[in-house]
Amino acid sequence: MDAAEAIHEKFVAKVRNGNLPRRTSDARPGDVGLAREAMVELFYSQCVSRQMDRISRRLQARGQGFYTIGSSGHENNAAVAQALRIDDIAFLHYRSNAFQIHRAKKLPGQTPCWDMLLSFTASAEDPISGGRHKVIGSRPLSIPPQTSTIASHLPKAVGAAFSIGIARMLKLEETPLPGDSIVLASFGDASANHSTAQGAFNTAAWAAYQGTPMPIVFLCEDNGIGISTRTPRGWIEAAFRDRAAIKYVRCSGLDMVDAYRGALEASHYARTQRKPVFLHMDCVRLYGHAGSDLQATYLAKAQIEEDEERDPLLFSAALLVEQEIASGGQILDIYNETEAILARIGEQAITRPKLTDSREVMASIVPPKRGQAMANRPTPEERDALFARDSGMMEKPQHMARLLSWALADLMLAHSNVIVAGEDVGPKGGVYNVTAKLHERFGPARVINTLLDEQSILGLGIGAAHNSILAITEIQFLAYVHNAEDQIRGEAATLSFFSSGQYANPMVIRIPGLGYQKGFGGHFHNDNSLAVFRDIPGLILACPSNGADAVEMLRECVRLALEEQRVVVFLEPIALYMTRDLHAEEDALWTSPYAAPGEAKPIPLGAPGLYGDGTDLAIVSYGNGYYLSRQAERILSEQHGLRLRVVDLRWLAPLNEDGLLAAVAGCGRVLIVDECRRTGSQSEALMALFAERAPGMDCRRIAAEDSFIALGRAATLTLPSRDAIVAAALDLARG
Ligand SMILES: Cc1ncc(C[n+]2csc(CCOP(=O)(O)OP(=O)(O)O)c2C)c(N)n1
Repeated sequence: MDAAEAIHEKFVAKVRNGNLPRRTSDARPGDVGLAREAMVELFYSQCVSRQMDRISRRLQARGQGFYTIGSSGHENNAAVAQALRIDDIAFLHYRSNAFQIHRAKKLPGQTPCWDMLLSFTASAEDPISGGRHKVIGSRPLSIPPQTSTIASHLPKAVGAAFSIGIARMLKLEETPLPGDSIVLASFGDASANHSTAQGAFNTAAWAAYQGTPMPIVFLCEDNGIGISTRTPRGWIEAAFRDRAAIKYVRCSGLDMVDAYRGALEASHYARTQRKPVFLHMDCVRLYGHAGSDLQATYLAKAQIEEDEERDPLLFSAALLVEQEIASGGQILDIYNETEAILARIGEQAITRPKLTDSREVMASIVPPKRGQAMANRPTPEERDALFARDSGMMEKPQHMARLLSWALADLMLAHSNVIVAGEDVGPKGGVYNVTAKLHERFGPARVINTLLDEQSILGLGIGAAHNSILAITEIQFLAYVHNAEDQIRGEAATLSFFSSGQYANPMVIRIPGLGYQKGFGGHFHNDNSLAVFRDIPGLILACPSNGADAVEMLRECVRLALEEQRVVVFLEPIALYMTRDLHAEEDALWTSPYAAPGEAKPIPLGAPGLYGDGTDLAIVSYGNGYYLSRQAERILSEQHGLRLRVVDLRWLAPLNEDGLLAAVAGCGRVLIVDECRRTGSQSEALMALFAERAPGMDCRRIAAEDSFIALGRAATLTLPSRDAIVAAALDLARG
C-alpha cells in the first residue's frame, strides 16, 4: 500500500477507536496563550496540509501532478505561522505547506489550497510561479518562493534581517520589511550541515556578536534524516546549543502547544532583542523523501513503523480530545471534510491551463520595470562638500579606479537606498582603492566591511533587495566568486522567473578580474573566464575597458537595477584600473576627466564602443583585449596602411547582436580578440553570431589558451598580446 494511505488508515482507525498517543509535551495551552479556537484552526490547517499531500500524490500517480515532496510530519510549522506576524518575511523549507496554509488565515480573501494545487499541477494560473515550478510562496503572504537547492536561501535570509537594521539607521521610509519585523528561514536537519547554511549561521552570529541587529529565526525542522542519510542522533542540538551569539530554543514539532511555545519564545526574542535564534523543532518525515522514494529500501521496517507512530496529527487529535475541544468523531469530520474539499479543488486545478510555449515560460526571466528611480538632486554645494578634498584631482584626467570611486560617491549621494558592501571596502577602500573615501563620506551603515564569505556578501545583496535597498556588493577577485556562484546563478537570477516577476532582487555586483596585471600574475588574481556568468538567463554582464566608459556604464548598471530590477555583474579589468598610457609613456591616453552625472553621453545597455571607421578589418574585443587592440590598430594603420575599426563590446551579456552587426557593417573581415580562456569564452558566441547572421564574413579569433595563469613574467604567455593581434590581423587582411 502507498505510504500515505497506510498512514491515513492508521490515523482514522486510531482516532475512531480513541487509541490516541500520549502527548510528547506537558506544555499547557493556557500557559502559552493558545486559545481553543486557535487550536481548532491550527488542526484544520494541519489537516489541509496532510490532505494536500495525499491529493498531490494521487494526482501525480495519474500524471497530473508533478514533483511531490510532502509536508507530512512537519505540520506543526503551522504553529510557527501562528506565532509570527504576516509581515515577517519567510524563506521556507519545502515541507512548509501547513505554514503557508495557516498564514493565509491571517489575511482575508486568500485561497491557499487552490493556489498551491495550481502550483503542484504546474498550471500557468499558479499565482506564485505561473506553472514554472512546484514552489511554496505567496507575495501577499510575504513568502518568496525558494529554489530546490537546499540551504541556498539562508544567506539572503540573513541579508534581509541585516537590511531591517540598516533601513532603520538610514531612516528609509516605507521599506517592504517593517522596522520591527523579523525574518524566518526554515530548513531541514541535513541541510543545516551545508556550508551555505553554516556560512549563514556564522554571518548572523558574527554580526550579532558585535551588536549589529540581526532579527532572524532559523527554524530547523529536524526529522532526523536527509533522503536516506541519517543525522547522527543528537547532532543538531550538540552543534547548535552553545553557538556563540545565537540563542538556542528547542521545541517539539509533534506537539502543537510546544511548537507554538517554542515559536513564540524564539520570535519574541528575535523581535525584541533583534538577535538571531536557532529554533530546533523535532519533526518526523512520514512518506519518505519525495514521491518516488521508497523508505523500505534503506530504513528498517521497525523504524518506519516507529516514525508512523509519531504522526503529529495523532498528537494534535490527542490534544483536542484532552482539552475537550473536539471528540474523535468531530476530529474525523474535519479530517474527512478537508479531504473532500481538497479532492474537488485538485480535480478543478488539473483542468486549468498549462504553459504552452517558450515565450510564456520565459516571460518572467527579466523582471518587470519599476519606473523611474527617486533620486536626490544634490545641490552644487552638496557635491562640492562631498568632493572638497578631491577637487584638485578632479580637474585633471584620471585613471579608471579613481573615476569609478567618484562615480560610486555620486551614485550614493543621489540614492539614499544605495549601500556598498564587501571585503575591505570600508576605511581601506578596497584592494585597489575603488571604494576609497566612501566610508568616511557615507559612514559604516552605508559602506560595509563584510566578513570574509562570498556567499554571505551576495546573500546580503539579495536580502537587502527584498527590502528595497540596492547593495553594490564587491567580490574581491573574479576567482573568488566561484565558491559562491550559486547565489547569483541559482538564487538572484531565478527569483523573478519563479515568482512570475512578483519578486525581484535587483543588485549590482562589482568584480575586479581578468589578466595582464604587471609584475604580479598568478591565476587567482588574474582569472580569465566569464563562462560562469554568460549562460545565466537574464543576467547583465558589463565590462568597461576605460575609465570614462566605466563611469557611464556603472551609472547605467545602477539605473538598470533601480528602475528595471535587474541583476548586474560589473566586471572591472584590474590591469586597467591604474593604466594611464596607451601607446607611449606619459601619453595619458587611457585617462579621462571625471564627468559629473548628466554631463557625459550615457552608455545604455548593449551600446558598443567604436573607434575608427575603416573597412579593411574590424577588431571586436572588450576589456584588456580592447586596450591591446587599440595599440595594435595604430601599428596596423601606421606601418601597414590598414584602415580599421575597433569595436568595444562593453556589454557581454545579453549580447546586443543587432548592435554588433551594425558596428561591423561594411567590413568583410572580423578579428575577435578575447582575453578569456578559449573554451567557454565570449569568442565562441561571437563566432557563432557571425557564422549565423553574417555568413559571408571572414571571421577569425584569437583567445587565451585553455590554461590557468602563471606567475611573474610568465603571466601573459597564455594570453593574446598586442603583437599576436597585429599578426592575426595582417594574416586575415591579406587573405
Ligand atoms: C545543494 C543541494 N544538494 C543536494 C540536494 C538534493 N537534496 C534534496 S533534499 C535533500 C535532503 C535534505 O534533507 P533535510 O535537510 O534533512 O530536509 P528533509 O528533506 O529531511 O526535510 C537533498 C540531499 C539539493 N536539493 N541541494
